[in-house]
Amino acid sequence: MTSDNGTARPKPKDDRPHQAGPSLEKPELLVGSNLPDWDMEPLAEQFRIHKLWEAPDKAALLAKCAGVRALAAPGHRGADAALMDALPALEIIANYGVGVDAIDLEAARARGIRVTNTPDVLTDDVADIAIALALSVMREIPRGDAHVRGGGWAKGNLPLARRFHGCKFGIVGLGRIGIATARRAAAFDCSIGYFNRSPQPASPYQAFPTIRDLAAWSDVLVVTVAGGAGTRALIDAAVLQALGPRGFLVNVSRGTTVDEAALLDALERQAIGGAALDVFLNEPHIDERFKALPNAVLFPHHGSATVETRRAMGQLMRDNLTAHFAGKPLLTPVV
Ligand code: 8YV
Repeated sequence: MTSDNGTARPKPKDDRPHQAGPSLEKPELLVGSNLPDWDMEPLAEQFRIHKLWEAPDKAALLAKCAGVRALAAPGHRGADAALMDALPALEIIANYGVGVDAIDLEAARARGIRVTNTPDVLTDDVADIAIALALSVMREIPRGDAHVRGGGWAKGNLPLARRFHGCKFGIVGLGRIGIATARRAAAFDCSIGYFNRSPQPASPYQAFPTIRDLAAWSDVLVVTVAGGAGTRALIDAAVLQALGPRGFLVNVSRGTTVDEAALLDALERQAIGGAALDVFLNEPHIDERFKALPNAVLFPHHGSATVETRRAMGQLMRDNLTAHFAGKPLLTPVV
């Protein structure tokens, strides 16, 4: 068996022959999360669907999934090796999201399971949210909203906020989302600095040798790196200290990229100016301490959550599944 690029890959653990020639049997698909109708309806035409998120007893459902050949993985919640083991006929994991840090890629490789994701189609929405969160925390938009709704306005004005345009805008991770965010910040006349693991000599922005140096320079530090073991707790107590009481943190990557205990401590002590977060550890059951912090803007992992982008993500996920079952090259393969 060869992959799209012609390299040999291990045979699937289950070597029952794939359906050859025309068959009336629809292949079986396990869907991990509640997808919109505009995805579920076409999927149901193409596949026999098992709904993992609805099953009161997941083990009982998985026991009926021996014939499942494809998994529509739930974005940032992914698929671990135990789930792959429970699906002995699994051939492909089509992830509903760009980040594949929650998919055990080694386990997939070892079992000959293909993995796809949804890059590019969500880049601009996530970059929009990065800017929106920076504006929200620096201009204190949620606090202003609460002030008006709560009747505080008639009693007095809010304290002054901080200017966003023209600020020093630091980006951790100059990938697709980092670059799209930088382009937006440039339109706000921000000076742009970045830290990236590999040098980007063609980039017009100022490179910093360490995240700490970047944080010390930045008015707002925006984290856009991919999640996973290699980026765990990149933003640690030392980075937050360098950011300092006038600096703001924005995270649109993964909760894992920030040392959350250090962040909570820094916010509680007002050792940084504030934070605006789209991502957390243990979503959606985030640390309760966040909710008491007036200097934090909290957003429910909704960076890609627009109708337009979710339609495009669903389409790309389905196109990868269709390509796989038609024996065609995958559109956006990861493994
Ligand atoms: C989620 C994301 O996947 O693309 C990613 O990596 O984090 C998001 O777009 C989305 O919330 C679907 O679960």
